[in-house]
Amino acid sequence: MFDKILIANRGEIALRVLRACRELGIQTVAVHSTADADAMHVKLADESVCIGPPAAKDSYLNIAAIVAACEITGAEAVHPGYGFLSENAKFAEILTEHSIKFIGPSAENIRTMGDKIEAKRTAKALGIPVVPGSEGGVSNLEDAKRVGKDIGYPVIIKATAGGGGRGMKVANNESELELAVSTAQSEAKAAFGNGEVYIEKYLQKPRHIEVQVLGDGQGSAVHLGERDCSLQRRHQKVWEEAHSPALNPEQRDAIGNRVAKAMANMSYEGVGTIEFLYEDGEFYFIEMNTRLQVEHPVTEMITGLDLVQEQIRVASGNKLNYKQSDIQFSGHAIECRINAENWQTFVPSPGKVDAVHFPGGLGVRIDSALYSGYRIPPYYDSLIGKLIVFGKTRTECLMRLRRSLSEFVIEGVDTTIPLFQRLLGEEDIINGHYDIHWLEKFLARTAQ
Ligand code: MV4
Repeated sequence: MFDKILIANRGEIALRVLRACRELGIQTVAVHSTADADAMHVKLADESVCIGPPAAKDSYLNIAAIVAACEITGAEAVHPGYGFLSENAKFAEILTEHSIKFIGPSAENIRTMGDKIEAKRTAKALGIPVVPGSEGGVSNLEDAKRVGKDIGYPVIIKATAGGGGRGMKVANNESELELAVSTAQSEAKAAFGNGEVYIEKYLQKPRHIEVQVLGDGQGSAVHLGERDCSLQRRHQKVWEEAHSPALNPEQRDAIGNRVAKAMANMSYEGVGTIEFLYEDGEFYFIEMNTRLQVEHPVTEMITGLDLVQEQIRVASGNKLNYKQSDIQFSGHAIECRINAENWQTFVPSPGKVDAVHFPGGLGVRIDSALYSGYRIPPYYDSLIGKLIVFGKTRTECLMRLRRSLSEFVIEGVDTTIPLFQRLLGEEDIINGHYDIHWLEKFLARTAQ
């Protein structure tokens, strides 16, 4: 096991990793920008190193500064959290060259899954169901038309280097194809420096369901069930739950076992998420995330596993000491992302937090680096905390969520808490009847 880990991140996820390290008896090194000198992760870590000015590109994305911080402090491994350098294959390689362990999958696996066409090809070859579409990239209108004829309309054009929904275009028929392809190509070129696009059948009312996996890089992998992340706004998740209200145990086992087998076959190391669109009882792979995700706590609540401790264990060379049948699911968990934003416009609201009171009690978990008097800097993501509630049933979970939100106090900045209070008044939410478009429609309705 490692003696000292450097946490290359900030905010609630830096605290989350720090807590896992402390329980494992591992020393922690925090890194921070000049804007984060007063941040909670710096206060709680055993040591800290300032790695640069506020802009992320000069600090949390500054590979040379982070490697130097490891060398100064003698950290043997780096936990990248999510965002920042967590899916940067080059970073993983550079750490390896410096004999520092990157806590996560191999640079090769990160690179494969970071290329959306390669990811899809790999998933398909490993027996994971994918969305019907082009075999690889499409570079001209004739090829695009052939694919359109083959799979039928509507189709969606996506950037190979994309992600987060940027540069996607829908064509409802062949006459819309030319403009959709050329717009997608030029947007992809401008945004990612790579104009390659591919085509898929457009699913009109899917849910976003993702399967959590954990592998040891030595041929064993298990799945930890799924999360339903359909409630999103502009490709930002807002509410996540485990299990998905749409699946039964047989469907869960079937997709989970397929995915776990695929990950074992690629000797995947660490945690990963296989994202699917789910419509009319069928799963369609879209992307894989090769990192710990923001919403991992809902999986922890229903499995009892500490995913960060598991990441650290496999990174230090341990094999999984359990098999799929040892993973037991119980109850239901929901996470609400608390952002410092106006709940209707989602305009960021940085600034001084005058007062904080967190809810508590049975089945309530808060992952947050907030404290009373803290000044939320304007330079980073507006996520300031996560409320995660657990219940024996989804109904109990919803009641506990309503109760927890009523106790929550954050004064001085706008937050998304009022959004969740309103969502709990919606029949579709209570019944679990929602798809990826539900939240945008709800917000359009409440704006009037
Ligand atoms: C799709 C789709 C419909 N059909 N692919 C958006 C982000 C990227 N991860 C994939 N996305 C989508 N891909 C096909 N073939 C609809 C979306 C999509 C979406 C997906 C998940 C969650 C929210 C979404 C909101 C709009 C569009």
